[in-house]
Amino acid sequence: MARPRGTLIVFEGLDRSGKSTQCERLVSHLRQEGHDAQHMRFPNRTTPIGQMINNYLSGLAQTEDHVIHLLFSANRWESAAEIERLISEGTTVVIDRYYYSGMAYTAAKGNPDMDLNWCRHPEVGLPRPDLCLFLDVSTEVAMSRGGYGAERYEKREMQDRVRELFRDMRDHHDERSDIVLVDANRSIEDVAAEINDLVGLTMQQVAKSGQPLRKV
Ligand code: NYM
Ligand code: MG
Repeated sequence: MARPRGTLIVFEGLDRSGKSTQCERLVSHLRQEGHDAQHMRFPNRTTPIGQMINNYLSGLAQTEDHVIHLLFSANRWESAAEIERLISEGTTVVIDRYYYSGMAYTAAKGNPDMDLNWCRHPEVGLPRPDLCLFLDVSTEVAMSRGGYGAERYEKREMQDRVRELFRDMRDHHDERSDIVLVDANRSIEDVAAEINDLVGLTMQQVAKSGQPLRKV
């Protein structure tokens, strides 16, 4: 019998919500359980497009709003075939930020021509996650974790707008059926335990249903 496909898991949330920590813990946990698991993150700053994004985020470059949106999307498209390959080989792929961030951060700029619907278009056709874990953290807790850094977008006003747009996405958009809210105001261990359960259930469902990897 062919090996079942891997599961595509995404972590989303505001800056300082604990995504990177939880991604690493989940990958170790899955490997301990005997699964093949691979960690990825977006933006992937190692490619030429990723370097352009890094220059923009660090303030070294000014990039027009549509252009940077499309670069973030292109940065996902340049990894799409690899994600599909890993999943088809039976590896579970755990991604730190994906197109949900792409939609929310651009729409948060408030340009009326770039609402969530516009922002979604370049993402259509990407591998669609089986589960998107949204780590929900209050601004107070985020600030208490060392506050925001010096990168573009890491300001309270912007984070508040991003939070609202993520909420819109969870309530009204095609994304809503894939997103599960996780209370990330708790300890690392408590959050990790809930995540392990949620991911375990999704992996069982994927294995049982035989449902192929979908597309956005
Ligand atoms: N970001 C991330 C976007 O604006 N669009 C995207 O498509 C993605 C994936 O990049 N503040 C923003 C959100 C973050 C910033 O991400 C850098 P990180 O995870 O802090 O390296
Ligand atoms: Mg950050």
